[in-house]
Amino acid sequence: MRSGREDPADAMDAPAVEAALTRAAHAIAGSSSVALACHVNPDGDALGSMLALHHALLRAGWESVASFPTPFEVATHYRELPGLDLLAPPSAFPAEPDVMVTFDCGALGRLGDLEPAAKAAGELVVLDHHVSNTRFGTINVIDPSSAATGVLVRRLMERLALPLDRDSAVCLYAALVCDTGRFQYETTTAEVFDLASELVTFDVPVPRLSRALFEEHRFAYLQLLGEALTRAVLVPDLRFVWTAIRQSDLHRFGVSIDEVEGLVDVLRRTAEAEVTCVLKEEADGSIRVSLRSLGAVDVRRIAQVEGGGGHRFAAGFTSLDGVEATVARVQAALGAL
Ligand SMILES: [Mn+2]
Repeated sequence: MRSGREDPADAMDAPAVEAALTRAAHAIAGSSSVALACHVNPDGDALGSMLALHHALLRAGWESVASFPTPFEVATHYRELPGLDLLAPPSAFPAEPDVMVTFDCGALGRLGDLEPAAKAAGELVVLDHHVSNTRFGTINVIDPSSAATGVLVRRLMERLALPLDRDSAVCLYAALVCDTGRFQYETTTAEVFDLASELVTFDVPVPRLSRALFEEHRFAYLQLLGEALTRAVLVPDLRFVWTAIRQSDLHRFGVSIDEVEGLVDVLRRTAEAEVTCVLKEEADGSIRVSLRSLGAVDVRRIAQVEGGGGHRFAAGFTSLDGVEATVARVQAALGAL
């Protein structure tokens, strides 16, 4: 039974999440081999939640394969997560898994070249906390009140009587710390601190993990950051601040476009701005636009008109019209909201 037609906005209540977790645990317990996958370009929660369950299953004697879609590359700041060497490339992923589990993945399309395996899986368990999740599994454990998918993994491990160990704990800690913005976002509840407290008893290297995940950058990136901040434009009337990174900047500083991912989080510190925008020119000339809001403005509405998506606080889209025309449209949209 595929339940993809359920209304995604129809969020599961706590008993429904409990029931789905129980069904997920039964499915996993009833199979000796499990295939795990997270979304393309995995972040800390996707990788951390998947690897945590992978470690726990392997230790308990399951056959477990863990992978993520092409490009099969992990961003360098996740290097401290234990078990990256245990990940299998998408080509080694079973074509028709008996039981497959996806992590932090809001839609089937986010599984890239692992999508056919998901469609062919005997049972497809979807573990996620995105409210927009399309419920593409046979068992959907979707809990938007969870700060991270890692929180759901911990609950699933309890149901499977899988004990925590250091590797699982470090991975879950990374998931938690990434998706709560280091315990700063609204999702940072007492439950989050309870879980963090349990995890750090397993000798989690908190300072080393924090530096690798959040603090450390190449000197070249910091210099490009300086340039981008110097060039940034503040539009006081709109409470709007923006900057752009062009291919020529990336070449001049020797920085890749993926490395400037965090620039928007620096620029959004601007006290005079409600909305922050970073425009990045891709090698093909298209412009990748990231929008952030403090909450008074719903930036998803701007992104949706442009064919993109996201949520109230963070949204994005791709434009083919160059930096100046694109930022002009964003400002016009902002002024009209
Ligand atoms: Mn997440």
